[in-house]
Amino acid sequence: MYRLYYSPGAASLVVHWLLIELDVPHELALVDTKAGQQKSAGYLALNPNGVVPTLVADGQPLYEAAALVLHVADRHPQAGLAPALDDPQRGAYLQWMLNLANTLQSPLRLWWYPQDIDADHADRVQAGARGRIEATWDRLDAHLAANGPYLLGDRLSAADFYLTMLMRWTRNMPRPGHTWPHLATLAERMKARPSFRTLYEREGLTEWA
Ligand SMILES: N[C@@H](CCC(=O)N[C@@H](CS)C(=O)NCC(=O)O)C(=O)O
Repeated sequence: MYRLYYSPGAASLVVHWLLIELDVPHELALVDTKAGQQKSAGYLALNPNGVVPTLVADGQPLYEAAALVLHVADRHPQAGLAPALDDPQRGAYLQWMLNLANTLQSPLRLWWYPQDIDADHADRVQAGARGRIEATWDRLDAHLAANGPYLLGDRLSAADFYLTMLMRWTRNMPRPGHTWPHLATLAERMKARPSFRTLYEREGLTEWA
């Protein structure tokens, strides 16, 4: 059994989406991040970083969205969303997961939270983050152009769910990820999945539907 601590649209979204896609039993615990519940003593006991998501899997609290995606996809191999250890695509799968977490999610966090670095110079922090994000979109789009439609070619993997969530976060940026043509194709495919509709209904989301 899983219990996901989430906030609508946040980094918990990809974990929630996968739990729906995999059709595994789970319960949700809403964390009101605007009210600062992620910094409460009770929540910090689960996740000392004070951010969402946290996933309690069989009683064990775990955090870091990318790790949660890897863990959940591995635990439910019947869906085929994670190449197995002996699969030739395992290495590329891990590469993309870590690349998305490090090269894309990190500057995206700075775009959304420039005060993490310098509240007095938020514009400069955001400009730096934007440059790194757009350079990553260039590389990802080129990869998809040559090897798509998914990150692993014809094979859908959990990394595509993660990439779609990160694209969603850029929807109000000057150049959203979905304005790159091959990223747009991937986004449309992912958004067409019934699990995406269910996710939107459950999280009460409307933007970037
Ligand atoms: N590296 C973490 C980052 C999580 C993160 O930044 N979560 C944001 C929402 S998308 C959050 O909880 N923000 C509230 C805060 O920082 O206080 C992960 O991937 O799980």
